[in-house]
Amino acid sequence: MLSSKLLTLVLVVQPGRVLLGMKKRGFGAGKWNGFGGKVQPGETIEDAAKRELQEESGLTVDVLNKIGNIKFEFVGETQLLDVHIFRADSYKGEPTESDEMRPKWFDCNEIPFSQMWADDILWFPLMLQKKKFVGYFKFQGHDVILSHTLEEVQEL
Ligand code: 8OG
Repeated sequence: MLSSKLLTLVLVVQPGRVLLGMKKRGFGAGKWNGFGGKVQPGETIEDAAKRELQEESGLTVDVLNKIGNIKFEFVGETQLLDVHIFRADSYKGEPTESDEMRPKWFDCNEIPFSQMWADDILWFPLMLQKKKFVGYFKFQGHDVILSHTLEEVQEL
């Protein structure tokens, strides 16, 4: 039986562009990604998403829209990553580099998928169209997807 770890991920989107951060250390280092991390005990998933966004990018948001849920299995590991994905269309503050992330805006037509998690190219188009989705990805190591499911849903 696999246990699971709750994680958040926030994509800040403005017309025609999306804010990503270069992960500087730890899990996923060297990849561009949204901002997020582990949900702490006693914290709601949404509060954790706002906190991690603030800690890693310097931005605060009032409204986060739930947009996706993807579970990741890594062959040989007993813990599933249960990632709750949010989209923010407005924010306060200026993107600021943190110990973990170096933020940068990307044109929606120039998203650097070759330097991102391999699954992202499959669900970013849904996220950018404000479509909701659920998925399951089974990874071998950090680069190879062995199998996956991904479907659009009406509600999360
Ligand atoms: O706290 P830590 O930085 O380890 O949290 C991991 C972050 O990475 C968290 O925001 C969730 C996110 N994440 C995964 N897997 C994937 C993935 O396949 N694609 C993307 N875009 N983000 C992921 O854990």
